[in-house]
Amino acid sequence: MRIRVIGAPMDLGADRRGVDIGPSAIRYAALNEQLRRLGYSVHDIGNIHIPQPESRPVGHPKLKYLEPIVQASEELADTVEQALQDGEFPLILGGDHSIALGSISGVASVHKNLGVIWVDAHADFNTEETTPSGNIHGMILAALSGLGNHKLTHIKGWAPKIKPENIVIVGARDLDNEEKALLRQHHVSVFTMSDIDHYGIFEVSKRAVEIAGRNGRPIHLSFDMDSIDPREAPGVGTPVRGGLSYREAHTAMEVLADSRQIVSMDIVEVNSILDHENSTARLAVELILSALGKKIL
Ligand code: 4U7
Ligand code: MN
Ligand code: MN
Ligand code: MN
Repeated sequence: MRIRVIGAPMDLGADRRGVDIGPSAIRYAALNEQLRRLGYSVHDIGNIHIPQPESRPVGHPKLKYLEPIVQASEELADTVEQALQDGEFPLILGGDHSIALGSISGVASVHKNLGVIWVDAHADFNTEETTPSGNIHGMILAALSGLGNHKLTHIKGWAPKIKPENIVIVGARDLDNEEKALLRQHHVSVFTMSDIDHYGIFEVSKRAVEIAGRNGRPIHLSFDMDSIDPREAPGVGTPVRGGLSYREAHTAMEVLADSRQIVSMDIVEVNSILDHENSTARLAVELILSALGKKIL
C-alpha cells in the first residue's frame, strides 16, 4: 500500500504555541524511513500552505482566525480527497487539531458514511456559543457534526460530514460543562479515562471499532498527542494529567490496525517548543507505525 504524507503546519486554531513545527519534528523522527521499513511505499507531498498567525487579524474573539482556518481547511480537504482518489492512504501531520476539519471533510467526500475515532484528552465539541477560549481546535468535532458556525460546518459547501452517533472519543478527561451537555444531546460515544481504568484499553478499543465501524464502515483515526499522559508526551500545548500510558496508546493503535477499517489518519498537537529532545514526535511516529500494522513479533 502507498501512503501519502501531508503536512499541515497549522497554529491558528490554538493560540500560537509552536505546533506549527509538528510536521518537521515528526519527519525528523524518521517517519518516512520507518514506514518504508514496514513495507509501505511513501509519497510525501510536503506541507500545505498555512499563513503565520502574526500576519492575520485574530478576528472574532469566539472564533479566532476563522477566515484563514476555513481557507486552509478547503485546501486540505481537496488534498486529502485527491490522495484517496489516487488510491493512497492519507496520513496528515499537524499542526493543531483544527486540521481535522479539512482532513475529515476530504475523507467524507469520498466515504459518505464515515466513522471517526478521536483519541484525545478533550472532546473538541464546543461551538462558538459554548467555547471558553475562542480557539477553533476545540470546536472541530462539533463542526464536522454540523454544529456551530456555518463557515466551519460547510467546508466544501455541505454538512454534516459525520453523524455524531458514528463518532467515538477515547481518552477524554477534560470536558467543559456545556460541551458535556452537547455530547449527550447528540449521542456521541465517549470513553473517558475512567472507562479505560474500568474496562481496560483493549476492551474500550474493541468497542470503539464496533461503534465507529459498525456494518464495516470505514474509519478515520484522529490522534491528539495530548491523549497520552504528559510524562510520556510532554510536547503538547494543552497537557492534562492522567492520560494514556505508553503501552495503552500502543495497544489501542494495534486494535485499530487489526480492524483493517482505518482508511485515513491524522496525528496532531505535537509542540516542539515544549518537547524534550523530540520525544513526543518520536512517540508520534511509533504510534503511527502501530496504527499501520507494526507488531512486536
Ligand atoms: B485540543 C478547551 F476550554 N475545551 O475549547 C477549548 F479547555 O485539540 C480545550 O483537544 C480544547 O487540544 C483543546 O478551548 C483542543 C478548553
Ligand atoms: Mn484535540
Ligand atoms: Mn486535546
Ligand atoms: Mn491541545
